[in-house]
Amino acid sequence: MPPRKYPNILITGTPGCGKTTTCELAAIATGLTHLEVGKLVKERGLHDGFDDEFQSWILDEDKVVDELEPEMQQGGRIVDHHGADFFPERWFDLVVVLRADTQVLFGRLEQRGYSSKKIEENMECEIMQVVLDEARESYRPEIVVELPSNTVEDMENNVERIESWVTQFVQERSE
Ligand code: DAT
Repeated sequence: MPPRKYPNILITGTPGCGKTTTCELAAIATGLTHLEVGKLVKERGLHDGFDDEFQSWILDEDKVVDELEPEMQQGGRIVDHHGADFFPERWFDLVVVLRADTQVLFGRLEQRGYSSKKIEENMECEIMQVVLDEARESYRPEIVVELPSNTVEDMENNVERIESWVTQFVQERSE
């Protein structure tokens, strides 16, 4: 991939940890484009049908990668997804894994109206740090950062941190 002027960032974590909210704010702060994978899967048909048991679309990894490739090559994308194990490593300059405490996450998932089975699965995923491990296995350790996302203050700090990081990236590339 040719060097890009604007970075690509992956923001990941267990559902309910604050990815979409953080991505929306980070996109406003940085001018980068937010790509919410779950939404694109549905809107652009990047799936293999609907899973009745899990009440969600069955994501087709190849279709997602093929669809996003041209945009990722351009750079300047913030990808929002609850997994980190199938995107090409070369896509990202920074990988942010958001983390939430068990009680906080429980409240958010309950508020979302998730079934107790779905809440339990997601809680276990967070406790076992599944997404963090995926990110560490898939990307160079120096580009992976784990950030707490329990409070509004955490979120503001995270957005500020992402903004400063983007500014530095762009500055270094323009020198
Ligand atoms: P995700 O995209 O990871 O599923 P979200 O951004 O939709 O999560 O957030 C789920 C809910 O929790 C939403 O109502 C906003 C709230 N929330 C997320 N992160 C938060 C934080 N750090 N402080 C306070 N509320 C937060």
